[in-house]
Amino acid sequence: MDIVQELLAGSRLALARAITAVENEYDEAAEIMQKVYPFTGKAQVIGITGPPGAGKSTLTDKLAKEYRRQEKTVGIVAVDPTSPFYGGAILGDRIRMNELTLDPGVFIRSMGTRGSLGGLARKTVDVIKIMDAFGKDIIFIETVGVGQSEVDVIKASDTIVVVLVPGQGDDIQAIKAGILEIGDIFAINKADYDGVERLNTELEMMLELNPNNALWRPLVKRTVASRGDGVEDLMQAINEHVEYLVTSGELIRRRSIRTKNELLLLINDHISKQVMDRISLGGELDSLVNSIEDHQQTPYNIVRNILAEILR
Ligand SMILES: Nc1nc2c(ncn2[C@@H]2O[C@H](COP(=O)(O)OP(=O)(O)O)[C@@H](O)[C@H]2O)c(=O)[nH]1
Ligand SMILES: [Mg+2]
Repeated sequence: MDIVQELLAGSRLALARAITAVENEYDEAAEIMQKVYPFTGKAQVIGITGPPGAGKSTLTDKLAKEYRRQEKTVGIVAVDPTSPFYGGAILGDRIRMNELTLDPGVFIRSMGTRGSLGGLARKTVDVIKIMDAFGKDIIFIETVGVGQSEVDVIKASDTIVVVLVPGQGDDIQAIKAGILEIGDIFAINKADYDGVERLNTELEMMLELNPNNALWRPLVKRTVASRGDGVEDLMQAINEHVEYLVTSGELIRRRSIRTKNELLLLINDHISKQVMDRISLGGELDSLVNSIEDHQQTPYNIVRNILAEILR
C-alpha cells in the first residue's frame, strides 16, 4: 500500500507523513495531493482567528470537545507560532492540549510560518484536504488575524469565527486588519473581563453599517473559553451559519471561489518556482539586474523572454 492508501484506510502515521511531505515540499507531495483529491469535499472547515492571546486555542479546544461528544472526528491545523500546539505555552495550556492529543478521534497539526506567504496558504489548503480525505468530520484552522497571508489562510474555511477580547483596543485593530469583513461569527471571549458591553455595542454598530451583511448578518456571541461558558451557544451559531450556507447556495459559491483561488495559487507557485529556478542558475539574476542598470534591457523584456523560453 502506498501512503495515500494507508491514510485512506485510517493510518494516523500515514496521515502525519503525508502532511509532512506537503509541508516540506518533498518530491512526492504533488502525487499525494493528486491521489487524495478525489476523496475531499466532505469535511466542515471552521476558521478561528483573532489577536494573539484572545483565547483561540482555548476556544478551539472546547469546541473540539463538544464535537467529539457528538461522535464527530476532529482535525486541528494551527497556523500560529504562539499557539500552545507548538508546545511553547504555559503548563496549563499544555495539559489542556494533551487531553485532546490523547483522543484518537482528534488529529492536531501545527504549520510553520516560514517560507513564502502564498506557499503557506496553499500548503494549509493541502493539509486540510489530506485531513478531509482521511475522514475528519470537522477541521479547525487557527490563525492569528494579522495581515493578508493570514486572511488568505483563513479563507479556506466554510465558517470564520473572529475572536475578540474586551477592553484591549484590540477590537479596533482587528477591524483595521480586515477581519470585520470576513467574520461570519464574532466571539467576544474573556467575557469575564470589563468592557464586554462596549465591545458588543461597537461590533453591532459596525456590522449594521456593513452592506455585505444583507444575506447573513454575522452573529455576536460571548464566551469565557477557559470555563467553557458560551461554547455550546457558539457551536449553535456555527451550525446556524452552516445551515445558511447550505440553504442559500452560498456554500457552493464559496467552495467554487476557493477552488478557483487554489488553482490560481498553484499556477502562481509553480510558475514562479520555474522562473526562479531558471534565473537563479549560475547567478544569472545578478547579471540580469546589471543589464537593467546598464540600460541594455528592461525588466519587461526580460520577463517576456524568460516566459517564452519556459513555455516553449
Ligand atoms: N480570563 C479568561 N482567560 C481566558 C479565557 N479564554 C482563554 N483564556 C486564557 O488566555 C490565555 C491565552 O489563551 P489562548 O487560547 O492560548 O489564546 P490564543 O493565543 O488566542 O490561542 C490562556 O492563558 C487562557 O487560559 C477567558 O474566557 N477568560
Ligand atoms: Mg493559539
